[in-house]
Amino acid sequence: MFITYNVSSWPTKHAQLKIWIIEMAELCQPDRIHWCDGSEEEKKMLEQEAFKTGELIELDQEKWPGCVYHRTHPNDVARTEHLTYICTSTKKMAGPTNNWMPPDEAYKKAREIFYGSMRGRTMYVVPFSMGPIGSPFSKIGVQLTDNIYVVLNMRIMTRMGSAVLKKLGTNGKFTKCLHGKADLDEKKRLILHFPEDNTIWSVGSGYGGNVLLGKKCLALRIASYLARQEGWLAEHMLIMGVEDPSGRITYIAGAFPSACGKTNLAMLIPPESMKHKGYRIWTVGDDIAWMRIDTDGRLWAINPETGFFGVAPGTNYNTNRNAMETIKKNTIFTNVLLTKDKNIWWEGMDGEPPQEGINWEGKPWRPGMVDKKGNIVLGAHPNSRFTAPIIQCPSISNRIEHHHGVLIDAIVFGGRRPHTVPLVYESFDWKHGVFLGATMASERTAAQYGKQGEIRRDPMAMLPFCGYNMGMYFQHWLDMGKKMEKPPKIFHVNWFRTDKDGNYLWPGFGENLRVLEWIIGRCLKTAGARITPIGYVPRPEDLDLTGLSLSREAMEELLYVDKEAWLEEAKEIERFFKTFGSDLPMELKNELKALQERLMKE
Ligand code: GTP
Ligand code: SPV
Ligand code: MN
Repeated sequence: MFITYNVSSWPTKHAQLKIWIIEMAELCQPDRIHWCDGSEEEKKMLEQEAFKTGELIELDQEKWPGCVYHRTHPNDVARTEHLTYICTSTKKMAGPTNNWMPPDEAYKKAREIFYGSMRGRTMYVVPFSMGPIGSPFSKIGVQLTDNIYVVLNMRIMTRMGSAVLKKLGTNGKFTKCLHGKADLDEKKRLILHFPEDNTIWSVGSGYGGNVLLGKKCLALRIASYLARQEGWLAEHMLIMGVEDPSGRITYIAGAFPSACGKTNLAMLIPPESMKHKGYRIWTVGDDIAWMRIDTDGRLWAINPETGFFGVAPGTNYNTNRNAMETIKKNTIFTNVLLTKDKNIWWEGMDGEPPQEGINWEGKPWRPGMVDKKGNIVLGAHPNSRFTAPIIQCPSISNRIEHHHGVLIDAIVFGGRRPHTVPLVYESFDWKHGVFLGATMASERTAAQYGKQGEIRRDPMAMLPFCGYNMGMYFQHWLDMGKKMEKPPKIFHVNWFRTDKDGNYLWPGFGENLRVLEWIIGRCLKTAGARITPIGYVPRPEDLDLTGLSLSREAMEELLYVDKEAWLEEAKEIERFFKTFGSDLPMELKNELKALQERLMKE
């Protein structure tokens, strides 16, 4: 079959872009090519088309105006880290924590899967900008995809359409992003990154981070590679402003691994008993931060995205009212429960579960159902998500479009640690803070395939997202600290410490403001702490605990530094550090030694 595309009618004079699209079209052989302009009419047209094929289902428009529903293949409901590769010319550049494939081999393997895979389909051309269009700190990508769901998600998550194409001009730089669902066969699923070619190829998946190529693939993996070369940071971080009673806003960036609370913290609502203090939270971003040193020698951050791709289960008016308000309209729901009357539900949503519905696997569902092994059958997949425009968030910051972004005063690392790690502690300095980030760990969640609950090291929450050798990445962090006049203070938090029965000791969610208040107090030098071998830890009296029903013992346990457990932890860190060989910066080895010495001294 020979298909001609009407190239002269394409809305660009960018020769390289046209040549690349022709090449990719020759490979994938779509019947048609559609250039996305990002308009409202286009959105409607795409939705109508997807309703016809069943790719999308329109929800009850009275209850959920502008909202649609989508289910991905049951074998395709989370990122597949084992099928994600960094394809640099040397294995050393990818480092010990990434899967690596030589570029030639990777292109060849993927070519075979892409070949002819869009026959009978349309290839959509999606020009998008990560960061405000035209800002010197933004990056442009062009994604080719055969999937309407992906186009509509990209439309919410990025600045997308004609304005981006215009900005690209006749020779602007862009990341080449190719995505195809192919036949969704797991054995033919590959998420490939070619940082040296500024190229991403994703095939055989239709799920979130695997296919919304602006997000994890560009804004983290490719961007982290570029950031090292260009002297900035691309991080898996939320960005929030905490306005204190005097009106001053302190901006905090926080790195927690997937499904560990970034979205929730970024939209925090102060608890009742702290209301009188007049704190207010401003949401800048919930997943990705791009940070650079400005002329003032300080660290400034932007959120390159324009939407939330947030975890649905557990989201309700109690835990995250701002998220519930955000997703009331114009939202795409993925892999949640669908009812006959085109309503949706997920575990942990407000109110009673519906009497029946179709669950994330596309099977009939009733509350309390169990499978053959006696396990509860879930309505929504634990990693089911909502895609919603950030502008609909009641707590949205007004600095979202400022290309300067916001000045970061504190960086917070955190993870799910049932034991050992206290509620909060502060590093001694930047270098020690980088050590805290480099050694953080967390229980695995449903956001990625693999054994749930297993504790793994996830440095800076970037283990799945660092586009190059993580040893070099640590060095880059250390170097950034040296370039700053006044680097942010670095903290570590843990909302997930448990008691003997496995119950969370800390109430979390809105109550986390108490910890943020201490963090800000440390930045302003108004809050107290005790010095421990692991860093500065608050005493119970250093935190405002008014109105919190928490026993003195629970509080002490939350802030306890168990030296024996920490010596064990240090041994594990030592083992982890060994995997980096000579790529591990000496400064981090020294930090570990210093920690061990402090632990043994007392
Ligand atoms: P990604 O989008 O995967 O990067 O995740 P995220 O870090 O934004 O995670 P999110 O905020 O969506 O939280 C995921 C899960 O953590 C949800 O089930 C929340 O209910 C739970 N969670 C968030 N904050 C807290 C907290 O303070 N305490 C407890 N116990 N659970 C929390
Ligand atoms: C994560 O897993 O960290 C996410 C969701 O934010 S995804 O975009 O699917 O990677
Ligand atoms: Mn994430």
